[in-house]
Amino acid sequence: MKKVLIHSFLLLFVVAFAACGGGESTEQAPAEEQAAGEQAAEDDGVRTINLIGTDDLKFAVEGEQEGLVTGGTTGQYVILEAIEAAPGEEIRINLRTESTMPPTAMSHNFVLVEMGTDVDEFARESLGARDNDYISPNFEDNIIVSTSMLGNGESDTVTFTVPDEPGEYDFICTFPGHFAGGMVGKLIVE
Ligand SMILES: [Cu+2]
Repeated sequence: MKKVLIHSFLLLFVVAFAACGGGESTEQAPAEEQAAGEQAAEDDGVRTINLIGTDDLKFAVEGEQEGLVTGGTTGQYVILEAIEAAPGEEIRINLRTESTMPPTAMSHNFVLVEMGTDVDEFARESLGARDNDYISPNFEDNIIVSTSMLGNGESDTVTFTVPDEPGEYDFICTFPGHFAGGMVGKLIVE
């Protein structure tokens, strides 16, 4: 009988302690939810690169940015040579064309292709693919992401996941003559 009483006492004590601990845990819950919310907001923040397609056949950006390799200038802009990225990173590309010429004479797109793609051949074959936005159907399987073909004042935004395999991936503009004219760059995955 005495033993049972002691057990009851112990049980009361444990219940009281648990209730106290429970109070603490409900206080912590909102903080955990908040942390999870912040994490989700971070995950939604996609790195955005604003590109300008110029009349001198360059992919340009408004200024130097971390994660971008830039070269000389083109008008008021800086020439983009490469994008540095981490495997699996989400990147949003916004390309807009600025030109004094009509779209039939000057349009641009951004086409990123798989590593090892013969971009010379891709560009050459795409010359004859006017009805397909100047993208050779033979190379459609090589494309990781592409914008539409854009004339002056037009823009297009695409989002893609950087490939897992480290290395250099080419991106080009497939409008006739532009690849040969230097409208090309690299996505460097490291
Ligand atoms: Cu172009």
